Amino acid sequence: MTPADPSASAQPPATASFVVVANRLPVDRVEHPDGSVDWRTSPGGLVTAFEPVMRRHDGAWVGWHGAPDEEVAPFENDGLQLVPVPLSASEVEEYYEGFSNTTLWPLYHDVIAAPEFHREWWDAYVVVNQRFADATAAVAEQGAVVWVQDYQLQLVPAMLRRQRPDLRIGFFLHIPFPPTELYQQLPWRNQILEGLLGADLVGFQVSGGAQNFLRLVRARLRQETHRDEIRAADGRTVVARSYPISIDTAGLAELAAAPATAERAAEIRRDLGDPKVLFLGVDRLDYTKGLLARLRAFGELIDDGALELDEVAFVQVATPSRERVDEYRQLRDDMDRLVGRINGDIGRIGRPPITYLHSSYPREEMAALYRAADVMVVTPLRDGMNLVAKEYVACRQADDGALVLSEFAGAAKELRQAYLVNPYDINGMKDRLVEAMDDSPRNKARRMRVMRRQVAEHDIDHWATTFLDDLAQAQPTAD
Ligand code: GDG
Repeated sequence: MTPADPSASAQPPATASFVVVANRLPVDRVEHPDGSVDWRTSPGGLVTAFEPVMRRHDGAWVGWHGAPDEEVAPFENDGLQLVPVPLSASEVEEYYEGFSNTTLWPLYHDVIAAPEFHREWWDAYVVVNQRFADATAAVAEQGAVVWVQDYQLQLVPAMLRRQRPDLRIGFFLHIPFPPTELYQQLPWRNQILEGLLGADLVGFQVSGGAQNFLRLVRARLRQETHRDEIRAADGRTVVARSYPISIDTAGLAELAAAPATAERAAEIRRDLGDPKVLFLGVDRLDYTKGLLARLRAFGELIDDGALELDEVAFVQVATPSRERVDEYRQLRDDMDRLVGRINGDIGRIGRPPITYLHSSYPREEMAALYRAADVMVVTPLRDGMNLVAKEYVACRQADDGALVLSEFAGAAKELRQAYLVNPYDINGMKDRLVEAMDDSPRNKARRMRVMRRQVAEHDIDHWATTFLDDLAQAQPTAD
């Protein structure tokens, strides 16, 4: 933890041989009543994944610190060297809420919502990407390995290479890379492809994303590809491959197995009136996650008499997200209305069919929820991976429980034994929910065992190590 005033703990930026570049630093700013400020590590998969590598290599993390219009000098937190990149309030609006979350996010998720294209948002995206590239160039030592994360920073690899051809640059996209027909809508489609090609290794969640990218590079930039390799304009070889992200499986399993978690899980069920079957959804409140259709399907099942109101409960955690973006405000209203209608129409005193929680919870509470739930319902319309599906599996050490999973989540490629659904098909989803609920304990155990092995063997450490090993083998720059 840094002392109260972060600028007081500022240190001259040391150079690092391993640099992670992400939109956000892995810390949250905490303001105390006396006006002092410090930083709390925000728990998350990426910190867990990079921490061991960062510690081995004196790593640095470059990212925005979360406070607009504020410059913060580089500082150390929990032994990690953090390099804040400042953003003005209007850049947060145009680069982050605008181009990242209102143009790219919907475009890359099958245009579930209509992407908006604004030239001034693009301009801000270019300016901010350049700032990230400059900050990274300043902190990376000669020959360092740099790993750039996600859709907010797709121009950084090429910008960085222009300044620092000595670096080994990796890029990983956490969200889907869209089919070529959709991608081509983007007015700045070539610039982004060129931006990504600045990397030596471009990683995607699933092989379909890598294939879409390779196809576009051939069609739009007329560059030659051979299998997963691209011959870039400057003669370098760029590799595009899939690296399915994962979770800290062992850490979460340990938390789930703790007696306090078991007790809390039992308490949750009691508080819900001891339902025979507890359904659970855990998502950021995002239109890609398929929340409305899922709850509608559940409500209809009770309405139809396929589920007994007295025997079932659905807990939906929807973590607040991107609340300043219009589509998200709209979704929040739609959810309030739908949950209100279902509970109002078919609920009884002490028996609301849906418990809707619009807030975020500590890790311990999430683990207890995963342990408490009989049927986990993960039905995104499109999702890069979906870690919630893997987290549920990791928590089911008794090999009980059932995972209902959308075919359109990256996780479906690995968790083949889930009860797979097309989230656009409400009747199909209803059938699968009932099937998942009614399946024999033997079948459930057989499915869960295979999935548990998958997430145990392919955890977050495996993800980071595989990517970085491949990056280490990337051929050095041609000249
Ligand atoms: C993007 C891609 C890809 C949620 N509510 C709480 C909470 N969470 C945690 C979950 C999970 C994470 O947040 C959400 O991860 P997802 O993968 O489900 O989805 P996105 O946020 O959309 O993530 C996605 C991911 O990046 C990684 O590459 O899988 O496809 O869209 O870990 O548990 N955690 C806590 N309290 C909450 O209330 N503690």
